[in-house]
Amino acid sequence: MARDITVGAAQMGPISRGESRTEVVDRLLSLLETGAQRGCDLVVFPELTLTTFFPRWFLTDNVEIDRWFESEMPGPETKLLFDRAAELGVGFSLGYAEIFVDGDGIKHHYNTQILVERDGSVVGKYRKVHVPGHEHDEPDRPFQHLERYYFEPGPSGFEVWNAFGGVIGMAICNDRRWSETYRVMGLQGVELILIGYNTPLHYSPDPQQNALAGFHNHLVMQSGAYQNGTYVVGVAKGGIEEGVDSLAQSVIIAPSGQIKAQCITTGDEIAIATLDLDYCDFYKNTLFDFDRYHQSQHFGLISQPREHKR
Ligand code: ING
Repeated sequence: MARDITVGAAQMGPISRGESRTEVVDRLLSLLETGAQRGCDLVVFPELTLTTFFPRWFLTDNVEIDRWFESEMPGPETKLLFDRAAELGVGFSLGYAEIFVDGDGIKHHYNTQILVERDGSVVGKYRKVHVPGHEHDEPDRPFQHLERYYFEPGPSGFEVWNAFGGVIGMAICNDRRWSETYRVMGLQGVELILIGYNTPLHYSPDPQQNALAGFHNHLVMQSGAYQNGTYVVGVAKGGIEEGVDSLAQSVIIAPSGQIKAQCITTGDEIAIATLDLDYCDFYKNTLFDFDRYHQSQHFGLISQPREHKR
């Protein structure tokens, strides 16, 4: 008996700086409805998908900064999405900027992805570990990428949850470029990893990488999927947002590393595929049988870097 789950990669086109959360939620609802009509159990939305990618600007006023964050989830505008999803019996994963006040009253700012089951219950939350970009104002850049100024790294690392009949994990954007993201979840038996991303096509620190943005995007997710016997869903906020051209090419990848479905536009578009989670075992029980073949003790041996002969 196949353990099927139908997943929608709900790509978003540009969100302008002045667009309200209500207007954005209307667009999310439209993608959710389409996904529901086409049989989705789970719809995955991009990173920071409630607003424009605000780390492009260096803001100093704390009140203005916190306006880009959610202090509750669901909040007044997103409750509509939670309620409609539960009515439709469709789960979803949503990326947003989170303010969390801990037990000592300390306010934390995270880049967060949430997972919601088909009955509307919150399964879990992931807070981005690999926070890219720069910490300080760099006004000479064509556009800034101040995630390290706005967000602190998540404290919990990469967890997995039993949900939707399988083992589900989450990661956010730059996380997808680091092999440990997939391996840490792979060692926990993950079968489906959900990743939202906002990726400009121009990379200021090394512009020669610009032409490889699409190649690197799929390369890392296809490798992560194959080497850990898991499905990977990568969902973009793409198109030209506030003058910054961002990668789209949202994708649904099988444990074989093959692409099952892909968005072909740079706007609001949902790519859908039915995934048999039992298919993961073809890789988890053969090539990547960690209990049998994995040699993690070797990781610690490369303590002294070898002389790099140029
Ligand atoms: N974005 C980027 C990513 O890893 C980045 C970081 C910025 C890469 C610019 C390339 C160019 O896809 C996020 N949000 O992590």
